[in-house]
Amino acid sequence: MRVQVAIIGAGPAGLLLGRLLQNRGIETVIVERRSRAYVLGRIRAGVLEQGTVDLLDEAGVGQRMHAEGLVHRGVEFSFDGDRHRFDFEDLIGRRVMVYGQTEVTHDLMAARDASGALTIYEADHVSVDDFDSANPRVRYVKDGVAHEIACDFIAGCDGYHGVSRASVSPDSLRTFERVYPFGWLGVLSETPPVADELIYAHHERGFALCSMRSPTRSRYYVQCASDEDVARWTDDRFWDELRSRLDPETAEQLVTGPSLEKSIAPLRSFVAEPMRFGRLFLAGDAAHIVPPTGAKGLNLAASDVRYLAEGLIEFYGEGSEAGVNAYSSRALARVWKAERFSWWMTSILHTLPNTDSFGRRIQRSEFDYLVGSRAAAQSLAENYTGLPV
Ligand code: FAS
Ligand code: PHB
Repeated sequence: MRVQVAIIGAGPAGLLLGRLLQNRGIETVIVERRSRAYVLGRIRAGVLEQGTVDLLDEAGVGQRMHAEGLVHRGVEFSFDGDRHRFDFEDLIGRRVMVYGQTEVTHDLMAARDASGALTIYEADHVSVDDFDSANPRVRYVKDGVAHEIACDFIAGCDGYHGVSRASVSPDSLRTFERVYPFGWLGVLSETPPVADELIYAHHERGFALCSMRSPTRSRYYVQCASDEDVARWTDDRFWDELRSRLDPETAEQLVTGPSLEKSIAPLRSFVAEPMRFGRLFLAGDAAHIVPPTGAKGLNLAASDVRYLAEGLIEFYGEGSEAGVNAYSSRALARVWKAERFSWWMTSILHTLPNTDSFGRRIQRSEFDYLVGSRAAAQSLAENYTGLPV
């Protein structure tokens, strides 16, 4: 088989890149290790920046998002029971969209199916080869049969544990990493959200987040030990712990119910530089990871894909390599600003195991500064709703 661009990974980055390229007549194939159902079964991000909403509209897949997504004009911080709402529209004139990553993935898969573009699910032994030449190759095994894809470019959209970054020689890339000594235990439940907007709660017992997927479906998280075993958390234990970290009024209003999904996500900050190696590009989690506190992971994948698609469309349309040559530096400039914000949100909101009384006072002063300074609140709003693409 020969295509112009071979994409590794059918997560949001791979599917969105495939959609943007197909819309401009550039042939792609997506090679995905897991089944379609497995990919759709992963519960992940929930908040879309305006830039991501705009890109999904440009890709022609925004209809259901606008029909079912929830437009949020602010978020609340709760700090040891003191609550404060940050009104994004008043502060920065922008909003966010609450629409689950699962739904974004579903919409992108449906659009790709309708276009007739090929996605190969349950591909084994995927390899990316010869990307330092003008004739890169993707190889994989499907149902015991070996296949090879000849292409002009490979887009590594295969996440943190994917094969793409792992195929780059270690002396060709630099990595920057911070692993946090805690994780997030998340629960999805068919219960009405406890509040109209998200609540980020700092408490001496640990961080908690009250989020949602719809007016009848909620998503909650509590900070937990990084080596926590999810099997030790019954639903009752989770709800009791969540209540204990919320202010009394919110705790009183919490509606609980059986968990539809329960999982633990480790927290890390990670960046690989550069994001391009000859004819191989890395996009999304394949190149960088942020702690989910700032709701940036999915949105960074979208901005990477916007830059990469623009470069490839320019290459095929005008024969110019300027866009693909600028991709890595352009993407990294935005990645590092989101890494900073996500690290900052994580540092002020979580109970840090190895901090002291001074560190706890600094966390409280960060909250008091945000509450008391419009400039500080505007900075939070500017970053949370998404820096310019
Ligand atoms: P993805 O990891 O989504 O997709 C990569 C795809 O590549 C997967 O389908 C995988 O099966 C496939 N793949 C891997 N190796 C392969 C191989 N060798 N060959 C072929 N295919 C291969 N972000 C937020 O903003 N908020 C959150 O609350 C949040 N929660 C998260 C929870 C978890 C457990 C994780 C892991 C991430 C979370 N994220 C969150 C971040 C997440 O949303 C990512 O940013 C987003 O999925 C990035 O999309 P992709 O880059 O497409 O990577
Ligand atoms: C979610 O709804 O899953 C979610 C929302 C905001 C975050 C992280 C996760 O910062």
